[in-house]
Amino acid sequence: MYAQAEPVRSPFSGPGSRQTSGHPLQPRPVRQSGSRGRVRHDHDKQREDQDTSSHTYEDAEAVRGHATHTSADCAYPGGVSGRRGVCSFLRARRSCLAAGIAVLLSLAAVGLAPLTFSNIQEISQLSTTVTHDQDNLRQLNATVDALKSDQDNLRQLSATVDALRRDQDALKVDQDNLRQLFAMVDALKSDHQGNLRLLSTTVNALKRDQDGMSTAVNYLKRDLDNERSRTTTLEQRLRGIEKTLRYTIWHGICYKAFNTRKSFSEAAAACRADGGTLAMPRDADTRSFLISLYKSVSDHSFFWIGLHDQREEGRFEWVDRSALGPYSSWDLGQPDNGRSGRLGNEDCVLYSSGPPQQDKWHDYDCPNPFSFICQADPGRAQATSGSLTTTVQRLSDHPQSN
Ligand SMILES: [Ca+2]
Ligand SMILES: [Ca+2]
Repeated sequence: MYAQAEPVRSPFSGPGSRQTSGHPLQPRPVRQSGSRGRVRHDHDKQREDQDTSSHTYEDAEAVRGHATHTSADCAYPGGVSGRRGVCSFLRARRSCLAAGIAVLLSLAAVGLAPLTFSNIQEISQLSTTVTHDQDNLRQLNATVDALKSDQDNLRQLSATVDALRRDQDALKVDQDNLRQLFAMVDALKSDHQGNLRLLSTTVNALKRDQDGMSTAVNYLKRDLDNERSRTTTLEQRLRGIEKTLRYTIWHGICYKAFNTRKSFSEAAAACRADGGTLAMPRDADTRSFLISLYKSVSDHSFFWIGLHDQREEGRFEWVDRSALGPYSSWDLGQPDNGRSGRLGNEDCVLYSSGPPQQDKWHDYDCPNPFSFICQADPGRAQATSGSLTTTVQRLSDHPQSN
């Protein structure tokens, strides 16, 4: 039905239609008295629609028939009657067209309502989706931040791995050096074992040599002991010879002047240690000899001789306990026992260089230190100088002889 109406051109489709009719369309008055009036209006309208629908085909045929003349009627002043027919036709069907348009708008509204509701739901769902997507986006941002942190950590881990690789390379180098060191140690051990065996052999040989050398050393020690014994004997003989040579022989007696100062008892002990006694001049010749002997070693003319009265005051005797005898060489006023007679303490005798007469005997205090002269038995020390020289020469030529 509408397909047949398509060729119909709506009088409200544009201003051209208004110009075509040449008369303004007047809307049909409609009574509006609430819902009742509206229902009536709708009933009338439906009836008109039915009338309109019943006449639609006829009208369409009329329109078609007139349409062939519309352009000509409207374009040529000679077609006025056709144009009026079309216009009247349009006026007659105007209400129908309006109703159709309303129906179409209602249908469109009814059709769009579900779409609107659907769109609202879709919008709500879309909002929910957007909210969810925003949450997901925030989570994604957080995840991205975490991934960035992980990436930094990964870089640091990569740097650490690189450092570990370098350390690993260094360890490999150290390991190689250690292997070489172990190889060197093994070689040294092998050499050391070889050297140790050689050294052990050498030590054994040295031990055998040491045993032989010990025997030889024992022989040498024995020979050395023998030599030391012979040397000791020779030294004793030489000391005797030297003592004898230091003494001067006078009338068959050896005399020696000591230029050291000792008390009377110390001087007597020194002479005993030398194998003799303090000198005992028993005559004038011996006295002169002793004075010259002493002056040959010292200008000091005070020296002890072996004469004293220690055992009995006033009774002088020689150190060998022999009596003084007829010879004496007392100085003037001597012995005086310290110029106090028997109350003095001068019991030892010495030669004095003091006045009134020099080189005479004086009794004096025994503890005072003076030089002294010793005498020795020439029989014990090869008394004569000629025999002493012969004895020394014989000992030098034959040191092992006894
Ligand atoms: Ca006296
Ligand atoms: Ca005196």
